[in-house]
Amino acid sequence: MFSLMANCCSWFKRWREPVRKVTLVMVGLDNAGKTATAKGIQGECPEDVAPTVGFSKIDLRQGKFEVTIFDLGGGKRIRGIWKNYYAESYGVIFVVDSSDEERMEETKETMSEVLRHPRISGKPVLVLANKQDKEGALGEADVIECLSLEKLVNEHKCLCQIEPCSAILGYGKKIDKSIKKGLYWLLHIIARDFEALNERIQKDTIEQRALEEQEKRERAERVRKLQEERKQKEGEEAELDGTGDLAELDPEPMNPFRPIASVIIENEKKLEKEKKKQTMEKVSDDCNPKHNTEHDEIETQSQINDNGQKSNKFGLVENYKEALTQQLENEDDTDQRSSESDSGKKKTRKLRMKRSHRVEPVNTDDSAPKSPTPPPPALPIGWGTPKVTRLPKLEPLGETRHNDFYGKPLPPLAVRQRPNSDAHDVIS
Ligand code: G3D
Ligand code: MG
Repeated sequence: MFSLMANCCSWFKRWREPVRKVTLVMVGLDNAGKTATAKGIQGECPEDVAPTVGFSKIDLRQGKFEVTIFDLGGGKRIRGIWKNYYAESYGVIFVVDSSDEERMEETKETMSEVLRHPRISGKPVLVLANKQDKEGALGEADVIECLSLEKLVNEHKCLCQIEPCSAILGYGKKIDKSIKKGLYWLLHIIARDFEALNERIQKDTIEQRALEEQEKRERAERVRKLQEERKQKEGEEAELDGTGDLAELDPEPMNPFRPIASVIIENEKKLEKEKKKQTMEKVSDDCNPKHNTEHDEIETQSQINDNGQKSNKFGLVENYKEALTQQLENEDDTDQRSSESDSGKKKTRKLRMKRSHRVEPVNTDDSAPKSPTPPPPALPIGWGTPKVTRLPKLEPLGETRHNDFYGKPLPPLAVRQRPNSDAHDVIS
């Protein structure tokens, strides 16, 4: 009766205990039998295993424990990732291939490195001396000796249990009893020091996460810098090639299948731009007599030079004025002298002009003096030049230019002359 009561109490006590989540890390050299062991514990056939890439994880329920085992890849290059799992691990399962004597030294070094790590030292370690079914496999004592296990665990204050086993003997409930025993021992030690272990793990995990965040930020910063450098380099290369300017000028390639309306608008804009450009050029030419190409202005300019005047800007204006006045006076003199002969020649000149399809100026009345010399030059605006009325020069009819729909100049109109007639033109 008394024992029944005691059993009930202990059951009740265990029922009231909270479920404890425990994480274990399973390490060891590659080909030691880690994945086979993990699969056997989980209840899967351990024989068809593939080499572990990175890590695999198994979850199992053991009494009041929810156990997570990280089966980490054991290749030399991947061992560096083990330390990322140390902080959250309550204990270590170290698997040794007892049949591989040649790699015992490597196994010893690897184990030493694991136990030396500050996030592992002091935590319980289960050593599984695996592949005992194989001929010539080292026994428990030999493995302890080869690995200098006693020394190692004492040095790093790790509670240790070694179990000689074979992962492929069975799985699930039929799993090798040594593996089962070793797992019980590990969980028992963890349960015994759970509070202290838990506190340490919480603290270590926070630190580890902060470190990971820091590394992540640093990595992102490195990537950002690299990208910036690459962009800058590409920009410099583009500038050297000259493609950068082209890209600026024409960021989008022209679509050859654009709607006709957009083409028309573009052409109109181009025309407007050209007109503006021409106007600007004309204005600048007007403001700069040096660049005026008209014959009479060049003449005036040569007169100025002949007079031996200085060619600075303001002196030039004055000279220009003087030359013009002088020219006008000369014209008046010449006109007076030739007024008589003009009246006689007037009829002949009119006839000649008519024949050469030219029109007489509108305001030339008979009383006004006629000048045989060309009209005075067009003077720059705002220079206080005397007013000279000049009519636009009419172009011969045959040379009139027209623009097409897109603003391109059309070929001149053909003038067909009647045979034996110079007075009438027929425009076709
Ligand atoms: P690892 O995860 O530590 O790298 P694996 O090792 O679990 O992948 O096992 C590697 C090889 O060892 C596998 O064989 C596996 O079947 C075998 N093995 C694992 N445990 C034992 C054992 O106890 N006895 C024997 N004889 N073999 C075992 P393959 O041929 O698949 O490479
Ligand atoms: Mg594996």
